[in-house]
Amino acid sequence: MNPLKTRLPMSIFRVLLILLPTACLTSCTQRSPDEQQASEHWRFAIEETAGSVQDAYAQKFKELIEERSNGEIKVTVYPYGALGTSDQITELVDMGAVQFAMASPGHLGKLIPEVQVFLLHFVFSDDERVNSEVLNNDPELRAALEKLYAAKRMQLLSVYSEGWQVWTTKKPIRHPDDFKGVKFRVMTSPLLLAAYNTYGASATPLPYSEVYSALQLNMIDGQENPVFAIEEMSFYEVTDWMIFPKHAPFITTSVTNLDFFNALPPARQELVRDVVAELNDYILAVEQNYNRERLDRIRERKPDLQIIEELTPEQRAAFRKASQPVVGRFIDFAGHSGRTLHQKLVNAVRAAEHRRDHHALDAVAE
Ligand code: 6CS
Repeated sequence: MNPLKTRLPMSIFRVLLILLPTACLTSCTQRSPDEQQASEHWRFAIEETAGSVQDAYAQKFKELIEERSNGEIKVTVYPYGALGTSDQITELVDMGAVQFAMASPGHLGKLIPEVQVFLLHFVFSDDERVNSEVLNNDPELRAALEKLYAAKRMQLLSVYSEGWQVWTTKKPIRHPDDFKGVKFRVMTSPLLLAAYNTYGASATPLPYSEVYSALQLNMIDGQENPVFAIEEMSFYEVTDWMIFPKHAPFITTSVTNLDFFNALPPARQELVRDVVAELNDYILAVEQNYNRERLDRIRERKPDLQIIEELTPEQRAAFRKASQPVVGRFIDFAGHSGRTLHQKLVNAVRAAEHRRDHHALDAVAE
């Protein structure tokens, strides 16, 4: 059953009404003992439901911030459905109504075209550890991204993967030609439309909350998401095939309102930066566990689901080749700064793979 049913979308006005009671945390008289101790209240809106990878991230953030501020800061996590769609959550950060949020390039690409670089197919390594290193430790990439987010009044906190994008469809897909005429749901970024239309699909942008019903009503024939999301949003119930092409990881970013962050005392800024840095390794382990465990759960619940665990090298090569023109479309959307970012990402992945191979060879030689 659709876990979100009809709770979305809602107007920003209604969302602000929901946020009002917590907004008076420091001035209202009726407060819980927890809230009385807290002198600051931070809100963190995520784009996924409770039990998701983003939820694990936000809950750990909450735990560490509350603990290390000795209870002076209270963090409330708002799961998807509480405050609106991804686009609405980004608007709330912009307004300062929530201080922290997840902003996935699959939706944020409309606002910051350059972040769609993370949506291109076959740009990342097949090795998740390499990708994590690139996303966390490449100073040039980081500086370029921070500048782009700051121009939209957001402070970028982290960039991380939630696992490989997996296709769930009503028919098998092993070759780009198999996409011909397939109504394939994508997140709302224009680049994703271009990517799947290039394969021959009829790409259909929809918010996350509408995917289940659209599959159920045959308005779309497939979608992509990491395994944990396919399980928690029950997409496997309304599709027949699950395909692991390893064409792209699902990348997300955590952000905070720039004015809010700049106004924090240096010690508070350092607290946020330290906690976020600590979460990098934590979230990689969570994502890998969740994706493994939830696949087992899906298999148990739907034994007749057809799973293509990997495409052959030839099949992947056909997709890789078919995806190449999309780089040009990305540059059309994101211009010179997009081209530079793409080059930086490609170089960073290559360099990290090289370092990994070198270390592995050194270890064998020792
Ligand atoms: O497909 C989507 O729209 C969503 N998927 C995930 C895994 N997280 C948030 C995003 O909005």
